[in-house]
Amino acid sequence: MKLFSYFRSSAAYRVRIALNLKGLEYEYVPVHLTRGGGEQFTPAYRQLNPQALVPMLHDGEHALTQSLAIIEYLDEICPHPALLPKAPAARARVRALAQAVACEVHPLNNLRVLKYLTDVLGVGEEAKRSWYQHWIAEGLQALETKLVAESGRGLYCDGDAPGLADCCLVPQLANARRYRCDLSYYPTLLAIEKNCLALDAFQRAAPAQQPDAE
Ligand SMILES: N[C@@H](CCC(=O)N[C@@H](CS)C(=O)NCC(=O)O)C(=O)O
Repeated sequence: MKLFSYFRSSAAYRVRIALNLKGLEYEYVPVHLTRGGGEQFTPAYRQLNPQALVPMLHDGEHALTQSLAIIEYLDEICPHPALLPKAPAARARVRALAQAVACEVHPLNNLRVLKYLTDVLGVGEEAKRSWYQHWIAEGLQALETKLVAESGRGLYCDGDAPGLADCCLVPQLANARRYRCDLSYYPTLLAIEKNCLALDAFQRAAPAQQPDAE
């Protein structure tokens, strides 16, 4: 398998965690998202992924995009350890937690959105930071409330084994720290993160451990 990734990409970080949890070996193909205007925009990369985003996973003849789709693919081809629970309602709960990060928070704070704010709309650095922190706070607060209110949580988002929701939560918290968000409002999220970061699979997936880390 080949993973097209960028060390700071939180969407790629999700997939790196999942690959490590599964114990799957892969070749790391760096795609620098800012150098020279961004390698994701080169014609060669766009031909592989017209969305010009990382991650992308090549598995044999399959070129897979979208981190959640990739992680569910990995869970299907390599069912142990499972990243989703078995029962339909529990699966829906875990997917909802993952999507709360991947579909509600992350897209608003993605590089191309931030660049549009500054380069096209002329928004200043302070306003950009405020935009970022606002959407993080709204999303993480909802997650914190959900995790406290619902049954299902254990050491991790779902029970006592790490899964899909944890693959999304940990990278999002790392992004939040980069933008100096106050995380003290989310003790449950921080406790889950601590349990995740004690695991080798999460440690090896961290941005600083990647071959393209700066
Ligand atoms: N929904 C996509 C999001 C992918 C995504 O936004 N990737 C970012 C890095 S985290 C990216 O490639 N950004 C490049 C850009 O904004 O130009 C997924 O989950 O894979």
